[in-house]
Amino acid sequence: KKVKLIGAPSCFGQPRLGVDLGPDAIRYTNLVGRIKSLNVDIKDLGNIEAEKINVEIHSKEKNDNLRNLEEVIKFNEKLAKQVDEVVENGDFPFIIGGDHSIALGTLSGLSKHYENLGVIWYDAHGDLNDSKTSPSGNIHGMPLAQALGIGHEKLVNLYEDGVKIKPENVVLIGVRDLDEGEIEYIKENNILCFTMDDVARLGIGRVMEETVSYLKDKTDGIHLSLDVDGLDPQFTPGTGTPVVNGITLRETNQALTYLHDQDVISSFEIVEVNPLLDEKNKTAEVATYIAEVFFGKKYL
Ligand code: DIR
Ligand code: MN
Ligand code: MN
Ligand code: MN
Repeated sequence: KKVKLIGAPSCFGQPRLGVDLGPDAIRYTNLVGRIKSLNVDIKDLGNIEAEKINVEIHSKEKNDNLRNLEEVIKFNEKLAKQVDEVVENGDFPFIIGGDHSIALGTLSGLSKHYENLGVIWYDAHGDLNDSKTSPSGNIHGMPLAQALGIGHEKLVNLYEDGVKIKPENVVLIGVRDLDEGEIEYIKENNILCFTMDDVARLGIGRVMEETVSYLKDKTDGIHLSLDVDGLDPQFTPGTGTPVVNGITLRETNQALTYLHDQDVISSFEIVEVNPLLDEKNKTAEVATYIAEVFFGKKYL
């Protein structure tokens, strides 16, 4: 399998500028060269073309509690098509964001190729809001809900036959900042959710084992969506919505080594790196390190 790298420079899913620069900030750490040196065949397909950002209104407009809806739709249609083509070719899509609204494009493109796609959501947040439950109107807090079929019709049916992830095929890891409506949704739909308390109580090793054994037999592929704010802000400070008490880099290393060794992940995305909020590109550096571990970097 070849890895195809897709840059997804969207900032439309949230109000802060700079997360659109995430893909290049990550590339500048020599992501491609470092993955190649692990004997992985990786090709950079470049960035998805984004609508021009209107700096004056970017963080102001909020139609029906869906900020920059049209831009999010246009961007994700293009991303979905690109992801679809990569999978069609038999290759492995590796997407670097961009804010987490890009997961909607990724999952829309993947959906066509899987009957029972599993999704691991490694994030401080649930991203399970819709325009009615969202406190912010930021679409980056909604993509998992839409992937499950909840939310604005234009988002749910963004690409071809739409997205169709099943709640029993989703696992949340690292959660510690949920909104009211998200908590209700998780409980009503019995979504497997390892909060930060669970990570502390069980240990990340057990969490990952349970995640994989829960998904392995009932899915025909597993997408790993890794929001860098899942980690503690001491490791990933360059991100728009940091939350204290996060997953450590050591735990993340262990988690991704396990996923590499189990060889169960069929697509991967890293999102929410914002170099304008960072110190010396530290967060992009951590993102690249995480990718190296995922693609097989070992201590010995
Ligand atoms: C919050 C924050 N739940 C919202 N979400 C974030 O705006 O919906 N997701 N930051 O990554
Ligand atoms: Mn997120
Ligand atoms: Mn998050
Ligand atoms: Mn290996």
